[in-house]
Amino acid sequence: MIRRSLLAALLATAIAPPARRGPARAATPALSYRDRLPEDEVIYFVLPDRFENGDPKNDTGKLKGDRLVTGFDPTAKGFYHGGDIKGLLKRIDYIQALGATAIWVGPIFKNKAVQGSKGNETAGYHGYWITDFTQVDPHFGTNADFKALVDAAHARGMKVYMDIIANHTADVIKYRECEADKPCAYRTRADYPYTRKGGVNGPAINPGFLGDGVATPENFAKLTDPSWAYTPYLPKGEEKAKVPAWLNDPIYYHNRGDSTFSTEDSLLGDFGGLDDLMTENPRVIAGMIDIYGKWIDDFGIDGYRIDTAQHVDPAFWQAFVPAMLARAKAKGIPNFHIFGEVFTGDLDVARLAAHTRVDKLPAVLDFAFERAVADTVARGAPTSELFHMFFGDPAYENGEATARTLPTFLGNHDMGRFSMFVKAGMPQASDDEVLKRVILGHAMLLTLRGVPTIYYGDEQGFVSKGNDQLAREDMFASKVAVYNDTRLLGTTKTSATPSFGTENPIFKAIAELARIRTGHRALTRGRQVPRAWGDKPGLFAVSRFDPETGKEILIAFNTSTAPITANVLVDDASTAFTALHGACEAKAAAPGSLKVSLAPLDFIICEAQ
Ligand SMILES: [Ca+2]
Ligand SMILES: [Ca+2]
Repeated sequence: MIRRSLLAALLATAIAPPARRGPARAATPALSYRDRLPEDEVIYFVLPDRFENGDPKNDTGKLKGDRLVTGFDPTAKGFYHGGDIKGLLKRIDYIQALGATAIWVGPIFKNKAVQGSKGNETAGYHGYWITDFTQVDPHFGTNADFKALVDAAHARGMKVYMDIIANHTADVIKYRECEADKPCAYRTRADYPYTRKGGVNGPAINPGFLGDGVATPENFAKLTDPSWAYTPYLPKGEEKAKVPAWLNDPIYYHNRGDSTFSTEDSLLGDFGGLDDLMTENPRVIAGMIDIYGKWIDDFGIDGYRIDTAQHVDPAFWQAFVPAMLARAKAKGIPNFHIFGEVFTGDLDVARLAAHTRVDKLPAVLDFAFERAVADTVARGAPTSELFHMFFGDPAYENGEATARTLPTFLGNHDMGRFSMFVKAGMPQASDDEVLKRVILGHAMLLTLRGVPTIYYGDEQGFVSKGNDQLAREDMFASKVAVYNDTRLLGTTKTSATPSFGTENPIFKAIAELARIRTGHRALTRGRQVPRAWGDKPGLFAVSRFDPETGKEILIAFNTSTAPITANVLVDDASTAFTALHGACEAKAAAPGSLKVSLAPLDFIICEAQ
């Protein structure tokens, strides 16, 4: 009975008009947001500084001075532009109209406003340089503003995921040996043991310390002198820069110099100078559990995206993750989602999966999916690449069930946008072809297994000119010349005027696909079975199955510029089909075979009756 009414409610959602769903209609969502599983969501990832300016009074973060003090310069891509949490709240209808059910908000904690050597300064507009882990950065507003955003999201059945960091803080600690911005090469544990000052031949320090592998408070209590590799100190005026106060003590950091992301420095080195926390120390583990447990207690948020997860030791996550899940459960949040960033950029599923098995991260961002879709849709790789990537799903802890909870994406704030990959991979492609490929990529994102994660602005045809700062354009009227001179896809406008319309063909395609997805359990929770792939661009097809009714949905994509007609394997029981998108044959050609016809770079979604 319950199932039938749920299905009816889901179908009602599926046929709802595409845009402008207000709070009234969301008051009776198909499932309450607390009951939805991680794989039921469509995530919208936004950097608050670049989304909407809801309050110009906070643009300088309550700091007085020029941009090197306040960090505010809306004309420079590496500085604060004025976006804030009130702006997100103001535009929450827009995000919901796109079909997103969860918002992943880039880090909002108080940052060091400006960092970098003289002449190379940039600002903490991205949020990854935290000084105070207990409060919202004044550039973005207040803790009360954030509470209002979370409550408003929940009131309309949407979730809020926070972006958190446990690997490092802002760059506050300096080393005597690296004054005046001299490079600070990583110093290994073998060359600079914790029990010698300045190398193996140096004087003995920290007597009785048994090494960082003995994770007891008693052992780490013996670690009292932090000058094993370099001599760390707090610059004048910054002695109390960090909150909570324990974070100001250099003993809780590795202090070994800069990471090259290759050897042990990947775990223990400073990420671009950012102070690398000694996450092996039980005091640090307890401290981080306190910090992030409190955000769950106080705000009732729905999940955490974990930044730089692969640069923290597995034992930390093995303690942190269960603590967060328990905190959430106690707060009445049974389906709290946690997904880590393991930036690989390649097809290596084993490396991603290892972090679900060893660290026990519940999920990781699916960089292998990103690469496979970009390769096949933007770079002309054979569709077998998608097959081989999904073939690795059983490698994740709990296998395919975990694979279904991995946030999937096409591009992001670090690597750049999918539209850029298409333009780079297909330099001869017409505007129309680029648009078709961008929509095809989103069709894969929104129908295949995983949790579709849309990078803000992709729906407006933003085309990043590069990665990082160049891929962090403004949704409100931008004053950045290098953003505004790029023509957006699917429209004649640029980012010089606000980008909150609902008419862009990419926006419309995402909204339609998100509606289809969230209206069909087969597409959110269903098992995925590969049906067709090949050794060149062309047909890729999968079936997905409703976990309760067993009903099949066949999804077929054409990654080539030639039309395709083919017989595709389906279940023998699936004899009649209706189209959820595109044109589907009404009847199977024979038991277990459905004829599909696909225009170039098009896709169809066919539901068995
Ligand atoms: Ca503002
Ligand atoms: Ca680290």
